[in-house]
Amino acid sequence: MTTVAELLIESLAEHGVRTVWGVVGDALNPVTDAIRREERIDWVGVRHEEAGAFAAGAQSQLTGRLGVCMGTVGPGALHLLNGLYDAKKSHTPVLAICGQVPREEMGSDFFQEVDNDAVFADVAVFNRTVTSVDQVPALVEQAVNTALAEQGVAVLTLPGDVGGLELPKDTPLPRFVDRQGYGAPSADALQRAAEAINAAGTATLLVGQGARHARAEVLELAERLAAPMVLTLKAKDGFEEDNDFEVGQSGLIGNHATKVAFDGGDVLLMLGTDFPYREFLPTDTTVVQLDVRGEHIGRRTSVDHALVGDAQEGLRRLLPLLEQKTDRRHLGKARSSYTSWRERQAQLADPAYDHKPQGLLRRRLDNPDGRIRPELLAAAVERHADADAVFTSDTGMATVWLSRFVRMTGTRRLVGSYNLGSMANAMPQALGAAALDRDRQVVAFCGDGGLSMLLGDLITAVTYDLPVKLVVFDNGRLGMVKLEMEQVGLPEYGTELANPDFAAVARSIGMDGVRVERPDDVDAAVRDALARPGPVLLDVLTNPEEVAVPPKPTLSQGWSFAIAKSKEFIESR
Ligand SMILES: Cc1ncc(C[n+]2csc(CCOP(=O)(O)OP(=O)(O)O)c2C)c(N)n1
Repeated sequence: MTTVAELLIESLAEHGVRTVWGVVGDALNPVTDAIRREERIDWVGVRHEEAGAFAAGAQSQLTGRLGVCMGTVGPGALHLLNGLYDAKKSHTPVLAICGQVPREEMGSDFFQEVDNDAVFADVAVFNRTVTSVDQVPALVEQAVNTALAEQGVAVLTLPGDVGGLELPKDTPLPRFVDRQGYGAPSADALQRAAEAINAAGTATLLVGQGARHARAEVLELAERLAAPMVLTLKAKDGFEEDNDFEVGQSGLIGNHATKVAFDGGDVLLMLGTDFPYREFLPTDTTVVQLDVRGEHIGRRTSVDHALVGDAQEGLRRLLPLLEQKTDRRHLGKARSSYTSWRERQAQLADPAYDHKPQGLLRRRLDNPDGRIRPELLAAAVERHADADAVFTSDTGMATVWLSRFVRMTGTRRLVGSYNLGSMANAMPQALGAAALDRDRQVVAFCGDGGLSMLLGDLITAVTYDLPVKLVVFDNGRLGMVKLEMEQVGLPEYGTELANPDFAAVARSIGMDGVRVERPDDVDAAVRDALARPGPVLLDVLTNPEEVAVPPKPTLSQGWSFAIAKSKEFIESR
């Protein structure tokens, strides 16, 4: 005899699921019991279900396979929500198994009852509550197949009395179908796009993660068109190194070379990207957009040639139609702007560099306490991290420093909350990555605000010996918000964080914890922390006044910043 819970878990194990993340309890007890008896699946009991959902989502993003998490009746399921939204917006398949009150109590506003079907309606591509045993095999199959096919979140809700029910003899095991690629754009559309590209003097590429599997074709395209290549943050992973065309990121985290690239291109080719910041995209340009998701086309900028299809298939068919561009001046200009920006960044990361702004801003930016510049820290991590490390970064300034200083070699990987933009993602995503392979280095760039949101799950790293290296940019601030306020002339307010010594917190729960307070200690501390075997937290006191200049700083932003700084100065007196 097989129970509902056993069937579910066995089918997931058969499909290759190796970890389930969550918090145990009531309606899901039969499911955790089935996991306990299933040798192929490990249970990781997190301290907050959101951490479990982030971890499952990270595993899915790194492997391309199904991630699985669980949250039990009412609040346990609700706690999954933010991590599930992250999976949804990252287009990655995750199954959430949620608990519900027993069937006879459903609809009676019973203790802990929430309407999961309503709650998860927006986040899930599949979202059903099991109400009868007969439905189970088909619903499990549909849940997982929909998550895989649509690269999204499936929520399967099990009422408390259902998980332990026995299924009829000979109930077949649900079987799942992995995604099997997409088709190519139509030949007509490709022909018209090729004519427009051939007619244009200069071309620029904006490449996103959707083209990651087409690296060779994208590089051939850049060479054919002598085109500078702007990479989205998510496309750092896959395109950054050994690439003579890349000019870094655009958007607020980006650099000026991307503006040079965008402004100088007669035609813009957007490949596998839904880059959302329209104000950074060029105007008066012919735009060709290639994306497997038709709904992405044209929603950020007006598109002249829509190519709906797989990036690799599309480029393989487009390339033979394209003429070689011989004028490389546009590429040269963008690349030389990028090279000089990188040289300036390297200066900022040099411990010997005297970083003293002049004039009105001087007093506030002087860093009188001698706190560590975040650039210095990020560059030290870049120097000492393994060539195949997995990186995660918290939403906030930590992501800016990662984007600017960490180079993604072909074998490094990167995961963040880059579409949802949630805080607190880096540490739990790192847990997910570490559980995939404990021998591979996993480094999280954590904000102090982000880390403290899900601080309890530091304990999970210790309990399950997940050897994550957590680098905390401890600036005592919600730093990105501070910068947002100052850029519009507001003095910072509500952004200060009275932090504990995070290294001491780590040590108190059995994790290696190291606090770094002086710039001179950064390099050795990073090197040592990364070399230690188990989980390590490196708490580095960084300068909250460090600013990151965007690619298109405006005069008004500069003025607003100066005004905010003077207001802060006056208030501080
Ligand atoms: C869950 C969540 N709450 C609020 C925000 C808005 N927000 C974006 S960045 C940020 C500050 C992040 O601070 P911290 O983690 O300390 O990193 P820092 O920017 O200082 O490096 C805030 C509050 C968010 N993105 N996500």
